[in-house]
Amino acid sequence: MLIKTRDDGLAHPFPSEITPQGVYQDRRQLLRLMAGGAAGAMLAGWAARDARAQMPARGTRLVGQTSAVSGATTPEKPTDFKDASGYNNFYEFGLDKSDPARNAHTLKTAPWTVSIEGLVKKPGNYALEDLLKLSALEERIYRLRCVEGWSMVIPWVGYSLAELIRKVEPLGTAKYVEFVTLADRKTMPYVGSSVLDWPYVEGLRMDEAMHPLTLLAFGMYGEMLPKQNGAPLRLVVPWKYGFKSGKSLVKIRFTDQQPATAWNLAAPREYGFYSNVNPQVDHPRWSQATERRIGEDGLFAKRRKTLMFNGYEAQVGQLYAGMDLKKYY
Ligand SMILES: Nc1nc2c(c(=O)[nH]1)N[C@H]1C(S)=C(S)[C@@H](COP(=O)(O)O)O[C@H]1N2
Ligand SMILES: [Mo]
Repeated sequence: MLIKTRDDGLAHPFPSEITPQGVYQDRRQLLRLMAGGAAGAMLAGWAARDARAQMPARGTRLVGQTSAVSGATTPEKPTDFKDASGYNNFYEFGLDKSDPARNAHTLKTAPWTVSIEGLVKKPGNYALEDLLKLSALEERIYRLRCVEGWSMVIPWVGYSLAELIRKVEPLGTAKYVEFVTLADRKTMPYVGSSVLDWPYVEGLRMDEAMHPLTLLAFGMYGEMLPKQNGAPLRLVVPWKYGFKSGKSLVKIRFTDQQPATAWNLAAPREYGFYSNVNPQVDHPRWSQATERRIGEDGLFAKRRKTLMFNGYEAQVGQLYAGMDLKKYY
């Protein structure tokens, strides 16, 4: 795992400084360099210096190795960084897609700890710095499909949530994992509003949480996560509708009961616990058969066909063998 700070003297520009596509190509070059080992010694030096530093600051680059997990990298062109960080759902900061980018600057991401609780052998408060070092960071290019009918392709940086789960040793009685996200009225203007019960809570069945595609993400486009995308750490579950991927996590709780989740509580007939992307199971108020890819909004841009499990059926289909997906939506 490697963290580098902004003053590292590296010639690569940052997403905020150049065109998003250019950034992305730069990132690929950096990853190739690392794979070739040429940068190894230099990077080790940076890592050592960072060990002295406190939390990775804004603008910190996260460098991840390319993932070997099956399905971890779609060959589709990543969405422009500008769209991925400017068109968001993060209701704690407002309901319009442009609100989080405008309002999330108040989020205080350091110091940050994640409380691990419930049916687990090693509960406790885990500092973000330690979570960052827990396993090798990987780059994963995932499709993200929002339940409202749009999608993006985002290069995340993180590691499989399974790595963390194995380290904290859940008990045999743990059947589900609950994810609780920050709800701070002082810094999040919509916490307390009546749209949802706060905090925003999500959950997964244990086998879903342990699936190698389920990502604990700290960064995207080679940097620490922008606040509007869920800094300093979030979940990304690519075969489920985007709302299953909680942002700014503060608690992970192992339980024997299916967690009560925020959207399921708010509108149980519209948002089920599973919420697997499924073009054959419509939302009660709209079809889920097609989607609009953000960034392709031209007059003639065609809607795309939504893929079963968002295109990850080969990897995750077995988790739901024999289940009625209309019933368990
Ligand atoms: N805490 C929290 N997490 C959240 C949300 C939210 O409102 N609050 N919105 C969800 C929804 S509906 C989607 S589509 C994704 C959007 O992630 P992105 O903005 O990084 O694309 O975040 C999810 N995680
Ligand atoms: Mo969403």
